[in-house]
Amino acid sequence: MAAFDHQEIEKRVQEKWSAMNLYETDLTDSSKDPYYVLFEFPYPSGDLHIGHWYAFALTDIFARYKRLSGKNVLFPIGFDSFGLPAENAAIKNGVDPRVWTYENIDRMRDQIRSMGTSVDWSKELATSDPSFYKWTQWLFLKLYAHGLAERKEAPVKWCPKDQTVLANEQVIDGACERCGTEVEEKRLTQWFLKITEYAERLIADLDPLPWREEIKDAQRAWIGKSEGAKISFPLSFTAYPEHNDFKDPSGQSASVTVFTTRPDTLYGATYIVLAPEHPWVRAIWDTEFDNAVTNKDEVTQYVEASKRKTERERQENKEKTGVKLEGIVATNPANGEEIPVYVADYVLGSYGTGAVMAVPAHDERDYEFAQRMNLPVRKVIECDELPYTGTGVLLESGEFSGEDSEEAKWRIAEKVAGERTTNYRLRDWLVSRQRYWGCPMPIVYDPEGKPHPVAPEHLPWVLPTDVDFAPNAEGSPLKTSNELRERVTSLYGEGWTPEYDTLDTFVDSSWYFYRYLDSKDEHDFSDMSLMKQWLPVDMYSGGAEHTTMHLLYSRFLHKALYDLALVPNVEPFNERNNRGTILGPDGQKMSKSKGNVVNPDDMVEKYGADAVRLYLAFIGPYNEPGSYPWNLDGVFSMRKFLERIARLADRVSDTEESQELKRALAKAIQKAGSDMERMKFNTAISALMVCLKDLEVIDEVPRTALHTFLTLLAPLAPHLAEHLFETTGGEGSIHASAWPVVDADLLKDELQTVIVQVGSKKRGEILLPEGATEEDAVAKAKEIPAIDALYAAGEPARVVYVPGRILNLIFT
Ligand code: ANZ
Repeated sequence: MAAFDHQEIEKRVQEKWSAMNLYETDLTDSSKDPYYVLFEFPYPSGDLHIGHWYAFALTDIFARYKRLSGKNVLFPIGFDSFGLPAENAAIKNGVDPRVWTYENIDRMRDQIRSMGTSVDWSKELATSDPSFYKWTQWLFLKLYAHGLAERKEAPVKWCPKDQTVLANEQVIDGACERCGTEVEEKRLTQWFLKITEYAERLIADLDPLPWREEIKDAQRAWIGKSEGAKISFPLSFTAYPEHNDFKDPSGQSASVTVFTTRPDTLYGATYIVLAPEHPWVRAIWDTEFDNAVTNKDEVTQYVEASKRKTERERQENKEKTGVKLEGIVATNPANGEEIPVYVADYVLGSYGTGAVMAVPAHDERDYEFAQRMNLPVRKVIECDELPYTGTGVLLESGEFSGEDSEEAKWRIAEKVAGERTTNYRLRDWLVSRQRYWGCPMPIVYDPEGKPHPVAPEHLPWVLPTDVDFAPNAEGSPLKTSNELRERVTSLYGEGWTPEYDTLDTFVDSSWYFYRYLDSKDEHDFSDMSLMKQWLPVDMYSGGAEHTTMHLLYSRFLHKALYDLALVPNVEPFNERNNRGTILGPDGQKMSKSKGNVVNPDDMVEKYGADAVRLYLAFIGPYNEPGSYPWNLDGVFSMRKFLERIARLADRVSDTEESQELKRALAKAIQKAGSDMERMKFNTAISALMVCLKDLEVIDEVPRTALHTFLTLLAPLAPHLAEHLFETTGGEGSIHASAWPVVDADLLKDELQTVIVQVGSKKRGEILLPEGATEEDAVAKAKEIPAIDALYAAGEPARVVYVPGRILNLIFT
């Protein structure tokens, strides 16, 4: 027979926690340090799956641990409740997205409670509540007032199935992230938030953040900073030389400006390539140059054909295509040589200047194109094989020949009056969506079509209900609402019209964590004095898939609001944890079609919530990326472990702890504590398993020892720990107790001396417990001031750690 009845226990202790109001955080309590633990709030999709468990229950372990360690922990929850699935369900089954969403929220609320999470429900929010989206609108209008939101025509990604615009980030391998349909490109007038204005700060401010390097690198790569120069190539018109006298209004002759990161290769530029979208290509049709190009038909055909390709297809390593602009030549400003001009779609209109100087000898794409088109290839950097993309000694480069290419690079740019510039791959954030179930954009248009902000007294600018949800090719479903149109006419007058698009849901999730601090405030989006106390978020736990969208958007918004003095600091999140993924039992990604989805409810019913969360905690370190196949026996063995613990309670007595037992407990406290601190819950559990054996061999278990052990167990198995604490005479709640303090003396014998070396020279000694990891050793070594100073200057090139003996740090 099972040693305990988990269903009875779970229900009873959950009721006890709510009666005690254990997890409601008093945000103004200054007797303890504030600690903000945040997990990415869920989309209310309906039933909780194992991924939700992994996200919530494991972050809960951490929150509980921090609470026991004496912090005033804020651990809130809400729902990211606008978005497509609600709308799709509405279209498919005819249910109102609002009803669908709020029913799902009710169901998920119960499920999350039944997991035994210690979230603070008193601060719950949902982004689709008018009381929330009023402030999304207010913040949007703040950005608009400061020129950070703008409307512009731009080529956008369009999903023909969902009938909506997608952000670049929502296009995965050329297909819509949501439905997998191949994406098309359209030119539309859309709303953008100017994240590009913050590109430099978004990169620079990453450096001091204590995030894992790979997360920072992913953001850096996404922002894609490159240093280069803009260089101008004069154009001449061979078919119509009279155009050669052309001067634009600023007095400039006709020229093409290229962006290059390699001005050192300028002497090797043997042709110019324009993107099909380049203004010069359009000029062939609509300006006084319309006769300049003599093969217009061929060019037109090419430009039309490339419109049907996505950017990705154009960048793929397929055969490069292009056409020459007959009748135009460019002049290489370095050597005065005349070179041809091509239109080719491997050059993108949206990056740099939309034009490149092609250096086939030293650039792979140019090399391929030159081979195909039979264009000259001129080697200007010493090398054995072409194309060679490295640096080296310059050849055939006028007065620079013989110099090192890196050293001469900027002087070559200077010689031709090149302008040094920095380019970013990051594009502005497209925030308008032609969908219904989202935050209405608080914008109205005057009879001339000029946008105006909706006046603050009309916020929340409510989402109308009299709409036909089905998307249509003309745009947003909001166009079908009479109420919205009439609202605008009655407030603003005849001829005024509403904006029909809604905001991208990533706008909602960029600021929700401010709202938790003051979720009921009707007069402000949050509270400045609480933000000063609670921001940045101390630990933000979420999915790796959010590294370049959500995490970058919220950093941008935060910085923009900081500049407007609306938030108190420059970064929203201090530590960031990207969790791994749970795979199906077959080692494949869980999906309904593969039939490998594990239903947590069955497991919880059979083995209990504690066993399920212990299993998830044991599966691998939570602070590292990884994917773990679900092992059906795993939960069962965790249940066995819990039953062994439950049996200890039968032998509890008021005896003294022996020295040996004290030592065993001290070891467990120290190990489990340092592991929990880093979210290495798996090894924290191992430490408890070791300690359990020491408790199992004694006939009478001292009550004090059992309670110490249960405190360590409490974050991991909150229900059983509470139950056993109660039934063995514990008062109050174990979750309101304190993480035990380690008596360092007891661990003396356990500690090993490790010699710290820097480049093989001894710099000191550290004491470490057996089994300490390299991370532990480095952390301890940093307590030596000289080592800390070295780290402050930069990470070591190499770390050699021999447990129990040596830590050798090699700085270069
Ligand atoms: C000449 C050159 C010579 C280049 C060479 C590279 C190597 P990143 O580093 O990604 O910024 N480029 C510039 N604008 C482009 C566009 N709109 N579409 C496609 N390619 C474009 O890349 C900068 C380099 O990519 C630029 O430097 C340019 O080619 C090309 F040996 O200029 B380079």
